[in-house]
Amino acid sequence: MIEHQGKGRVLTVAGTDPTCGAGLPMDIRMIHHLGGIPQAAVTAITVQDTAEVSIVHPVSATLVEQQMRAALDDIGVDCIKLGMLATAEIVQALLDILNDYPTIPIIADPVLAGTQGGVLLSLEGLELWRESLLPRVTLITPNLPEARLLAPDLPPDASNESLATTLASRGCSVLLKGGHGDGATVIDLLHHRSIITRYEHPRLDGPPFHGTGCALASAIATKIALGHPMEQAVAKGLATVVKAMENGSAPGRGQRLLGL
Ligand code: PXL
Repeated sequence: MIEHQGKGRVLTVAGTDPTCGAGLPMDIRMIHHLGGIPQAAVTAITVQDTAEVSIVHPVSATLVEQQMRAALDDIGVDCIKLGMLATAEIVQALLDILNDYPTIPIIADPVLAGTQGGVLLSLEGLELWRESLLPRVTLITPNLPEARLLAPDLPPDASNESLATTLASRGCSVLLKGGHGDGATVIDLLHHRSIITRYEHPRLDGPPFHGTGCALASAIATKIALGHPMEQAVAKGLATVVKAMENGSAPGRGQRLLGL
């Protein structure tokens, strides 16, 4: 069956989250949900609930590298999903490892600043992300604020199409998420191989959701790891996350959590 061409082995490189609604625990949940094989390298331990991030404790770059190599060298990896990378040292270690594995596709959620506070990537880390990591990733999945941080030379009123095109000119495909925009319809733009595809879904009323970015990038990474082409992986990833939002709940004092 075409669906099982790849083996579905996904390595997530991300931070923890005690709610398990975002970050590395959500990645593992989503990879499992879509029939992939999860492996994980922890970049930071966070303390957070549905309302705020109170502590971010980065792991040493050496330890991140050792976790990644354990996965890469034994079970093997069909796709790498990147989330919170915390420090410039971790971004640099990652770049060094990726040099040894030039053909593994990378789906990167650029976790640059948390909507609930907390420094999820240092300023030097952001610089390295933009200058060195961006050209190496297969697909980047920024929301609008993250896309602007990654394309700082564009004027603030630049259209979403030109934001996506500017980022894609660095050599990666781009899924620009419209969730932080306004209007009754959320419009996501995929820039892949010079073609822009629009995906639309109705904006859901109510408090914001926790972990949608992590869930989406993990869903896409799983589909890529299973051998699906990019357009199908993105369409399936978006549909999976929209359904999880519709099935969401508000168990805590802050953001809603996805229902998987
Ligand atoms: O959704 C962004 C994100 C990713 N990873 C971790 C997080 C957050 C947001 O709080 O804590 C670990």
